[in-house]
Amino acid sequence: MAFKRDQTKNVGVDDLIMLSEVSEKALLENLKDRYKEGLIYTSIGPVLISMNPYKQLGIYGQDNINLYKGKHEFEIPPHIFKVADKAYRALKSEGENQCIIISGESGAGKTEASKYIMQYIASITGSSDEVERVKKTILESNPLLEAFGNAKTLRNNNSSRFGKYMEIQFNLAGDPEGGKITNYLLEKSRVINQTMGERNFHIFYQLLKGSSAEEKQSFCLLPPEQYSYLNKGRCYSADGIDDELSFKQTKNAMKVVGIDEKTQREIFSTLSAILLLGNVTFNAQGTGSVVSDKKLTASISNLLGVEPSLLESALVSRMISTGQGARISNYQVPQNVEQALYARDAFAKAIYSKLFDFIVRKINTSIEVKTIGKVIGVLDIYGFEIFENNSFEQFCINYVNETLQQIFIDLTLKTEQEEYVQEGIKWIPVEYINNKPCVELIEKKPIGILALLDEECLFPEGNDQTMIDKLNKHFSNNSHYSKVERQKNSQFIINHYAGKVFYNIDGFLDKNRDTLFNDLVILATSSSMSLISEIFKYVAPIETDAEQEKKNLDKFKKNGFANTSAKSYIPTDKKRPITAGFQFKNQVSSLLKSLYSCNPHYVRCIKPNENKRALEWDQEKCSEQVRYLGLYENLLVRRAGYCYRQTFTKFMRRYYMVAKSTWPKWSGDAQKGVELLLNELNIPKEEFQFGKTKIFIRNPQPLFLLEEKRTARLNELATLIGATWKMYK
Ligand code: AOV
Ligand code: MG
Repeated sequence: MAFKRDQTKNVGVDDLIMLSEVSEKALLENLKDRYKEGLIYTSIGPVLISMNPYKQLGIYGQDNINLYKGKHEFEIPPHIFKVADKAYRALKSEGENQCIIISGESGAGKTEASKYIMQYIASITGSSDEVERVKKTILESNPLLEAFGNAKTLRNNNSSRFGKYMEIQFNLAGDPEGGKITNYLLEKSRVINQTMGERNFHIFYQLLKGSSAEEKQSFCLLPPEQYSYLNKGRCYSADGIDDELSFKQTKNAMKVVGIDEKTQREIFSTLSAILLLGNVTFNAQGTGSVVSDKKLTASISNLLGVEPSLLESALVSRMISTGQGARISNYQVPQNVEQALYARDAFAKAIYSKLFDFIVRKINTSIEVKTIGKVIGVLDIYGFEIFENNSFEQFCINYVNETLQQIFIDLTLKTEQEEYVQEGIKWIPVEYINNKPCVELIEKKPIGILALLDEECLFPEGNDQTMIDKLNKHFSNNSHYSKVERQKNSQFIINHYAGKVFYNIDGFLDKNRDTLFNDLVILATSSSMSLISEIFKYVAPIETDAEQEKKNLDKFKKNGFANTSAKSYIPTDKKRPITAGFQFKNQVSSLLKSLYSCNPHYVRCIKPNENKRALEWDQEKCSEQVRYLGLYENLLVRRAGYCYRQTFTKFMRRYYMVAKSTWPKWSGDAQKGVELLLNELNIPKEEFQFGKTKIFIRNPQPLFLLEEKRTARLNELATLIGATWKMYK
């Protein structure tokens, strides 16, 4: 078998630990030179860096899959398939859960990378009908979720507007037997509003362009320009996206994941109702309001399967309850035009996000497995966002990135350094940013930004201004927080690991409260359409940290109500409204729990320019991303260390055959064997160190040599016995 290291041209170094000069500049130069030659993948030890090529490179076909399948990691150049293969092999050989964490900013190539990983895993596994069905469902879940969860933005024509963690579960034979998708924080504000040049979610355009004449009529569809929820961005098409064709694919994907035709029609009807809701306007009447066009609300009611009069009254009035127990009395409070518009938009957003959750649940049901098995999880989640105007959404997104960076530090840098200490290896300690204090600033109970926000949302008189005053008061001494000294005090700064971010407090409370008045929920659950009544009945199971909850409660009881910290205690009983921030925090903590139980792999995606153009390199943008991703620190730690480590025993098991002194069998002390072997191969002393149980090798070259010799030896043996040696692994 030929040793295929030269099959691609090589520019610079394909692993940055081999750079002759270690600097941020050299790191960037290397990435740039390779990118210009179409070499988009480079590694830092086990971490893969991926540059978006913005063109088809033809490197994801079957030939490439074959090249990477089951290969030892030093044989082949970096590639997304290599990461997938490594995770898969580790799952099989070590029997450990694996996760692949993909990060990078919008448009950097995370979703594409995650799809290549799934495609790779699907093509190297399987045979039985059930395994094939599961694989097909997993692959088809992508176009389906993209239809409902992706949109054209200024940064990316196919931007994911939700975070996703997809776990694929394997049976003992190593074939996919099921899986689970967890979705995070859909950007539902897009349903009602889009920035100039951006679109709403793809599915709306797919429906309008791809539906048949019969469907257009049944669902009362209009041209896109006539919907107020679609014409805000003045953009109805996107380069590289064929809405008509996509609609066919979406329908097919729905079928594959088990959404029957009746439900599909209910979904389209619901989507049409959402769009028409945006066209509903109100006229002032006394202190309240009335809908301007009753025909329109009648048609929406019809599409949603609800009573027209109930829809109207749920939009223009609100039920208030007073008293307690048997004395409770309800009365309708009229809403003014502004309040009615607010209720209308809240309703549209709620229907859409519940519909999205429904689709995720449908996919999950069709790939659900009852047994527990090993998984590979793939995390495709929005990267750090620093915009001109950063709101609650950026705050949540950056919070999750901050915690992911913490895992990265914990798992890669810290454990790496700890291993050196444990093994008694000489190394130069590297300072790394500890971002735990920043995570605590956000999520600590009872005094963290999220907890204070929840507290403020409970006070009827609480507003964005009282909130920012509270933050400024509590965190004046926190080094990760700064207040902004300006006449209009509406911003605060968090000093994230990736840099300072100015957040604008406007809308924080409202977005966190995420209020949908009960009238609308009751209306929806009364729907004659099973889809609508079901999605509104469903209350997502909230995963809470039971132990922490108990501790908080005890403290709460002990300290009494007078204590400020006690006031911030948030019980999980359902009486108190669940805020968006609280829900997100719970999701993040359960995500972290899953990730910590896995062996992690990292893919760091970089977007080379803002113009979506092939071969263009924007030095400033790239350098910024290298910084956000902490790649340079990563390189330093790797350089201070060793690219390979293995227990003496395992090392001997693999390489005993390459040296005369350990061939044909080594039964002595394993460390002694390694010593003899390396000596015989003339590996320079400075290239390795002996730890207590492991051999550490500094650079990959000696490993290439070992691998080369091993392959040669195996071929020799195969020829000797006159047979093709297939089972050499
Ligand atoms: P993202 O997931 O990181 O952004 P995508 O994976 O959607 O970014 O990539 C954006 C676009 O870049 C794709 O639609 C492709 O056109 C192109 N692209 C990315 N990776 C490759 C590749 N390996 N080969 C060829 N083209 C590629 V966002 O979802 O916006 O954060 O929220
Ligand atoms: Mg994406």
